[in-house]
Amino acid sequence: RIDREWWKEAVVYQVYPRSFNDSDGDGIGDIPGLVEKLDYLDYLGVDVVWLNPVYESPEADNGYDVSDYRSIMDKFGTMADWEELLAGLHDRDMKLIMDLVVNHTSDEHEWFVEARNDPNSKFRDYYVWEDGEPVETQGPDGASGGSSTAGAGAAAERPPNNWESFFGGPAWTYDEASQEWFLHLFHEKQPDLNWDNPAVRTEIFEMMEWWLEKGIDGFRMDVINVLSKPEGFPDGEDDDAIVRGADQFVNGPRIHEFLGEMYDRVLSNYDAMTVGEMVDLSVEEAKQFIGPHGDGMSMAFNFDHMRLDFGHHGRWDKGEWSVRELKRTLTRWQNGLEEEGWNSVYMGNHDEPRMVSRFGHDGQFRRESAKLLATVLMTLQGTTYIYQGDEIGMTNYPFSGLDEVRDVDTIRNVEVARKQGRFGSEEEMLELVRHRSRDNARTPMQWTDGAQAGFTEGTPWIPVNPNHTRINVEAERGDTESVLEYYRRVIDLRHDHDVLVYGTYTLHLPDHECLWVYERELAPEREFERDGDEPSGEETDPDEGDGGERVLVVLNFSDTATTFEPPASIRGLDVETLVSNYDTTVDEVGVEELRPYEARVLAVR
Ligand code: TEU
Repeated sequence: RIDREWWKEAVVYQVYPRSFNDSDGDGIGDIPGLVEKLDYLDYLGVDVVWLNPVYESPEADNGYDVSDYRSIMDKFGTMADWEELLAGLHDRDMKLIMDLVVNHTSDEHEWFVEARNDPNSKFRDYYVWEDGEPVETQGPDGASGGSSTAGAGAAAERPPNNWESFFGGPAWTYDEASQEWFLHLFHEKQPDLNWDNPAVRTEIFEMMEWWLEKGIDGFRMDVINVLSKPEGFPDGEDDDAIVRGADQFVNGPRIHEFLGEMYDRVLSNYDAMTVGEMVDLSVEEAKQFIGPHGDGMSMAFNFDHMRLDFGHHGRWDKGEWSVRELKRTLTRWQNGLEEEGWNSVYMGNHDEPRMVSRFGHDGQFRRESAKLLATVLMTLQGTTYIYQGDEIGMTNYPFSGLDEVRDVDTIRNVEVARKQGRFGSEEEMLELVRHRSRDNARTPMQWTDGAQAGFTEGTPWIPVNPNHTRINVEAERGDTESVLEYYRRVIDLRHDHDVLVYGTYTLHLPDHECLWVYERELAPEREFERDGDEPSGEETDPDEGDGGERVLVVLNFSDTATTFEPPASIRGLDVETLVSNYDTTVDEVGVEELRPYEARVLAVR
């Protein structure tokens, strides 16, 4: 049986506000700039906007360092502007989910300012403070001089354990005044909150309620599965962990208690959509957070397909991925959550390189591969996410020097790699930056071929991609062959066919090195829960036909023509071509030559 939910059927559009549209010429995108583009989002056909953080912040990590959860950062506008955004979305039958960043605050949040100024303050225990480890000192004759006394200062001490920050370097910073270290899994200006403290949980739950009472429709939750740290902060023991210590702090001992409490005390009182960003999550672990046996989360972002091109040194190293691995990884999640839980489907966001450069082809076949990727996003099971700019096939940025980089994750991790002597030349370093940097996805949205791509009348906070003269919304709108118009077609297709949202997923040709062929099926007997809820797509209308539907998706994930030899199970089927990114249609499943990045969606008659 299928449990219909609005957020299961939604196509979500992620807005990274500082790079979306600048209304006042300060070079930073803002909320009024986003309000100016609501008709564009309506034209695109999306249902929900996920807005990256717009709260008061010193911007050490572009807003993921919140200094006041209940105010809007001046550069983004006012709370009145935000209210206008919410009203503008709701007036157009679109919804808004906000970014919830509660593993850590900014070090300029009043709680941390108090905590650091006064070890006896009640806010001290809102964060994680620990004594360092004494450093074994060597006497003049080289014999061990015993250990220095604890608290003798950072120079004579080591951090409390070996955990590392995602941004490189230790996950602890020494506080001279109190001679203790505080924990930060990210930047030292992002101190981790102590979720073991019930006062912290109450503060966060009350803040969430405050935003839900203002009328938002849910939250994207930032690194939400690292809130619980184990007693005593033991050293990380897994050298292959995404960062040292992750084996200790990912899905920590009380994580389900905390998220269950969040659901019971807050989320269960609202028809809210939640998507938890969960580092290092397996399918089995996902079922403990989402679905009937979970903590009440609607869905989760996992990163299995975002790690396929990691190299020997992990994320900050260039590895090779394969279509076979991509198919296998996404199939594992499609089948793994089919009966229990719900998938999120994404291929890019503000932390990842542009998907057309990473998984497609940003040269000769940019348009075709961007459309093929759009086809993947719109025909897999789960709630689907479009990252701003991917709907026009925006590409990675051709960084020519670190002076063009703004991202702290890039800057810090390049420093670490340099110290490890991993670059043979500056060009080698830049090649890795062009491959991996989050700034690839943070260059300004390309609206026109004019100055600064129509993003700002001032100087943009980060350079605009020079290819905006060719790749921009204005050029795409109305061009029936454009990536944008193709996105509109496949978004409509998803809205019109429940099988694409609720259907089962079956992979064909699993071992083919570049063809990705799968089918989605909604059997007739799968009626919908929620009284009086007729299926939305006419094809599944019980009055016509048997109410079932079967769709075949055929993708040539390669830059060369590839022969498609259908397996016997589908060979000869009568089909109707619902969508194709080339101009051809077929009415039967047979042997054919698929062109580079050719994508087809076929309804089985
Ligand atoms: O990112 C969490 C995270 O760990 C991964 O996305 C990735 O490892 C990280 O971005 C470093 O590349 C979330 C936000 O999406 C990201 O923008 C923030 O920097 C981070 O949390 C800290 O709040």
